Amino acid sequence: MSTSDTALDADVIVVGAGMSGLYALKVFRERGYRTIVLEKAPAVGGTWYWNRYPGARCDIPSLEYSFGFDPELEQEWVWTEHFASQPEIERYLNHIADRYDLRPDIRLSTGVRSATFDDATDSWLIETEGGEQLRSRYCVMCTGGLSAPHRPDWPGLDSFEGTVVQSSLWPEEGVELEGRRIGIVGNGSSGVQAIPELAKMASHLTVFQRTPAFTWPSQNKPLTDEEQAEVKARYREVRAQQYASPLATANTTGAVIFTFADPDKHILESTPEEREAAMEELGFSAARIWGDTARDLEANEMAVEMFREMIRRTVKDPEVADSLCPDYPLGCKRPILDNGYYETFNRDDVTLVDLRKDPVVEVVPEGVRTEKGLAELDVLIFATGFDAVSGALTRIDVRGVGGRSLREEWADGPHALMGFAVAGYPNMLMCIGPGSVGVLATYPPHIELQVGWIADLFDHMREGGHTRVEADAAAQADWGRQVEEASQGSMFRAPTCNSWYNGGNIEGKARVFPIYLGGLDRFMARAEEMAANGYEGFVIDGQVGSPAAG
Ligand code: N01
Repeated sequence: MSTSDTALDADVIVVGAGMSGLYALKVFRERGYRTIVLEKAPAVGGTWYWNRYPGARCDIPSLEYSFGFDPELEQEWVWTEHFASQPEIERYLNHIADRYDLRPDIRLSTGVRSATFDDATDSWLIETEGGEQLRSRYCVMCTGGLSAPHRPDWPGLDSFEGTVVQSSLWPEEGVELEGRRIGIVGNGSSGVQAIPELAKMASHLTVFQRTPAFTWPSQNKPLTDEEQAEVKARYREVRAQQYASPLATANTTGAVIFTFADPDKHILESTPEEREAAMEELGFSAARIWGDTARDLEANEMAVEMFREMIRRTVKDPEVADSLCPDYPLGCKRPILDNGYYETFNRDDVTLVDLRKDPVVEVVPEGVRTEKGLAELDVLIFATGFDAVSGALTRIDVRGVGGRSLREEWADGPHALMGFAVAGYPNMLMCIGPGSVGVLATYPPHIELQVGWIADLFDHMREGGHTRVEADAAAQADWGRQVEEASQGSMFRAPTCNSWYNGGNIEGKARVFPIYLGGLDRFMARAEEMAANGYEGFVIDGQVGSPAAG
């Protein structure tokens, strides 16, 4: 049985007004679905609202890290740098909210506490943190894969008399940093971006490092009018390339992101002279040109040694350089782009605390006490990452058929059918959920494909007069095996690799790699094939695949 559509507050409730939630609202509304977006933040923008720490910027060329759905928008919007800064991307997303008149259907400062499927009416009951209840046919989670902040529970933290701030919850009004003694914990993309900027502002910067980063000079620079015009003149071709590529990239803007590996170039067969010549020509990127490092640990270690050598040549203090040298495989974590990261450690007013040699004992009112001493601080910044991929959803009390809890169900890792849906949770869809290509593909074009697919599913349901769709458990398990197979032998799953990708960044979290490495092109081809086969892999109104309409 289903509830009549008029008894619902909306056809679709979208959770999150970041990039995917904004675009989902635009598309669902255009296709005639009454849509309400609930957003925890007091503004739109998602990631690009919350992560406003100094140095925050994108590591994908701006002309590609943007939407392609409206050629006029593409032509009108002017990007000022190869890699856009957080304020610029936040402005872009606000512009989208205004340009397509999205704001009337977005409720800001409205976090979702629980989402409960009502089996009797095929609808979702959403309860907000403020106690409001809303009912909809579908619930679409646009909650992001890197949106549930993780902060270590250091003893004594509450006693600290200075300011504690998290990079991913950076206050809109800013933080007083100029001339302060600043400490920062974390050396992932956020910490590496923030550290050079903080060093410029602080009277002294202390960097608490647990694991050294792999990071490459970004070569960011202003985008010239000519560069911009050249891409804009062939934007349809660029977008077509993005939509059809494994990582939704088109190598447009001329800014060197990375030197990509040449499959025929094997480091195991290289001579010391060849490696030296590569370092002289390419610097840190010399570690990335070898085709045999992706799945061979011995080859990988040789490339890591080249990377370490570059650190030793850049950082003057040998002990500091040694601490900055990674001791885990290249390709285990997301590669980082920086602006003067290693050079920052040559400054007299920057101290590196290597937590592996000098662990934290406690936080005290004046700062952080480690085994070897006290770092006196005015500001302590945690750039300690996220409960990634699943965290945003397990922090909401999501209840499926019979009250089953998503949090409990995902205790051993997130299970989903191609990231779109979870067996036992009918009418709940996810944008770029677990088992999708995730962050590996450039988000805006990736979001366009995902939201388009979800909207097509809604159309199929409407056309057939159906009210209930869920992932088939067997199809979900089979997809899980394909995700697992695609990642076998990759550095993401190397035994010495701990990262947010595999849950290894959070103590006690199940160690699972929930990202499909087969590429966005293959992923979407499979998704379209399933749709063409009557939504193969889904159960619609109790039947596997699509029953005949009517
Ligand atoms: O988070 P992270 P992030 N004590 O998990 C450390 C995207 N992003 O926010 O490696 C001490 O990578 C932790 O140490 P360890 C991008 O996809 C993109 O930086 O777990 N340290 C690590 O050094 C990225 O991959 C952009 O040992 C602790 C750091 O904190 C993803 O977001 C910019 C600790 C966390 O690094 C996440 O990046 C920013 C503890 N108890 C983010 N716990 C761009 O577009 C954790 N750490 C450029």
